[in-house]
This record gives sequence, C-alpha cells and structure tokens, in this order.
Amino acid sequence: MKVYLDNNATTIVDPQVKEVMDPFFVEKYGNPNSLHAYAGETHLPLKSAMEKIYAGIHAPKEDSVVITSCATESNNWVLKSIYFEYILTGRKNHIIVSEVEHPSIIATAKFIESMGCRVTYLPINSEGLIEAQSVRDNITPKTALVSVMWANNETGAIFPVEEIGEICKEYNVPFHTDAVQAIGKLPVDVERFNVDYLTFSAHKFHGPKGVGALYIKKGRELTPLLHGGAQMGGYRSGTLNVAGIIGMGKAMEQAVDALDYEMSDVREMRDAFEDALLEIEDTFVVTPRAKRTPNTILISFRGIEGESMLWDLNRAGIAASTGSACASEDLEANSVMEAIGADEDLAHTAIRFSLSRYTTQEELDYTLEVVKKAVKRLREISSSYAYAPEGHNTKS
Ligand code: 7TS
Repeated sequence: MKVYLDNNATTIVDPQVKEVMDPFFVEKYGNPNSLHAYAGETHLPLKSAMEKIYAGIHAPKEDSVVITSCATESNNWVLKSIYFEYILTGRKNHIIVSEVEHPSIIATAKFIESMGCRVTYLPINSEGLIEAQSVRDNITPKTALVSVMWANNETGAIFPVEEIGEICKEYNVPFHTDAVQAIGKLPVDVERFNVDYLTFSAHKFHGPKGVGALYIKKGRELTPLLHGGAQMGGYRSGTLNVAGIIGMGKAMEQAVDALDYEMSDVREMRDAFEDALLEIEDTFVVTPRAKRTPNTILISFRGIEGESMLWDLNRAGIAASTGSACASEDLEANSVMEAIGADEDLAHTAIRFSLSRYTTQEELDYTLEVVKKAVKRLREISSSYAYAPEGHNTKS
C-alpha cells in the first residue's frame, strides 16, 4: 500500500486540473500578448481562471493578483520591495515577522537585515501560537511591514490574522500574510482580514507546481519584480504561464468547493487518527486541535529520532515528514519545536502527518498499525528510551 501524508509539502494535481491545462501545451500554445488568433484563444480561459483566483480569496476587482512562480518568489518579492520602497529610501527602518515563518520569509528577512533593516522576530508561545498583542507591542512609527503567516506549515497552528490585520490597519502599517497553508483549509478573505499582501501557491491545493501568486491591495504599491514587457500590470514581466494560471484557477475553484469537506470530514479523520496515535505512550502534540488547520498533526514520539521513524514509514510505503521538506535534509531539530522551547530530545522526534481530501480511512488505519510497530521497534533499540515490553515504560 502507498500512502501519501505529506500534503503540506505538496499535493497531487487533481485530474480535472490537469485536464483543463492539457490543451494549452500542444493545441493552444499562443503567447497571450500576440496579435493573432493563437493569442486570442487563451484570453477567455485566462480571464476566467483569474476570476476564480480572485473569488477564492475574496479580492475586489480593483486590487491586483500577480501570478509568480511559487510562494517563495512572492515572499521574497514583498520583503525586498519593502526594502526598496521604505528602508533604502530612509522612510522607515523596521519590519516585524514571526520567528516560525517559512524559510522564504526568514532568510529574506535576514538578508534585508544584513542591509540595515531592523527586524523583530515575534516569538511563539508554548502552544506554538503567536499572540496578536505582540504585534501591537512591537510596532513603531518606523515599521514598514508586518509579515505573519496565516497558518504554520509544521504544526498547522492558525495565527490570529484577523486581529493582526486590525492592528496593522489601526497603525497604517502594511500587513503581509503567507497563506500557503490556509487556501483550501480555512476561509480566506483578504477584505475581512484587512490583508494588504497575501502569498499562495497552487501546488499546495491540488494545482500544478511552478505557479504561485501575490495579492496586492490597491494603494499598497510594490516595486516591480521583473522589469520588461509589462505583463501582469507591469509588476512581473515575462510571457504568462498560461497552462499554469488556468490550472491554478481550476484548483482554486475546487479548493473553495471542497472547503466544507476539508473542515468537517478531513478534520474528523485527522482527529480520530490523532486520538489513536496519542494512545501510544509518551507521545505529544503541542498545538490544540481547535487552533490548527484541519489536516495537520505534528507529533513527537519520545525516544525516537524523527528520521528513523520516517525510514520505517517509507519502507512501508508511507510518506510523512519531520517538518518542512525545504529544511529537513539536514538532521536539524524541528524549528517550531525548538522555538516552543521543547527539550533537545523531543525537538528531534517530531513527525508531521498532513492529510488532504484524497486521504482515506483505510490509509490512516494502515498507517496507525505501521506507526505502532515502528514505535515498538525503535524504542527497543533506542539509547535514550528505556523500554519495558509490559508497559512499564520509564522516561529517559
Ligand atoms: N510558505 C509556506 C507556509 C510553506 O509551507 C511553503 C512550502 C512555502 C511558503 C514555499 O512554497 P513554494 O511554492 O515556494 O514551494 N512548505 C513546505 C513544507 O512545509 N514542506 O515542504 C515545503
């Protein structure tokens, strides 16, 4: 059996998404900016895809959604533009980010920090959550941007974007949120949440890889990312990724349609699976369920290196993660677990299971059995875990 439980890293492309993209490779391959029929036949499908993307995040028509190549690009763009617009010109000198943003924010923040910008890294509390008050406490008249993710990719923790949006509005500080892990899992509404810039990426919601986006509220201008032929309203020149945009549009439409299923059925499956995992002795989950995206579990099995567990799972055909695939090649402790202040042992034992609307009960039942066997085997050989088969476990 093959089981895919790494949907926070990427998702299967929905077959209907692939179907709507297919004609735009060999049959309808015109450049939308040309002046002939090949171009013309891309116009309506592109328009309709963009309408679906706008609708999916409740973006008003007058605002901009610029298609990029991935969320990493969108995140880099926002922070570097803020540097160009505010920091380099000396108008402002400070940005605020959370300490558990995706590396595409953290590494970019560190980069602009090295060029003279002051950066505040907001801490998370023991439940892996950000407190909105900490944003208020750190805003100064010199703050050029607040960037706090909608939901964390490791724990699924949902951050208080609504309150942060309110605070930023009150102080007239632009608010960016990385909503990569929110689309298709939570209702996303840029107007209600007072968002100025919002990042998302199609491959996290059953769309194609290589297509991301940045929403920009009218009036909150950004430095163009790519100067050139003035496509995408002059923000990001370059021939449009026609098939990709059309695929993202379809994926967004489906994400909206499947939201109820994700928030009820996927959540129920996740909760039951988590309950069963927590019956295994010495297991820990940090963020309360009600404050998490419906599909994510970050769980620690004391005494077991996350990588060893992944190895056992992988041999049984199960794909999970020790955290972000972007960072998990080096055997570092899970960054969120470290930020929470988990002890060194526990920080190395976190495993992330992330479900999707494609996950079945049968797959979860199978995974549970494999996990139980792996826990038993790995604790038996663990040097940091004294294992007694009759249930007389003693913590190391
Ligand atoms: N932002 C968040 C919150 C993410 O989870 C990711 C990918 C990105 C940005 C980058 O997206 P991309 O479109 O540039 O690829 N996160 C993960 C993860 O959790 N495991 O692998 C990739």
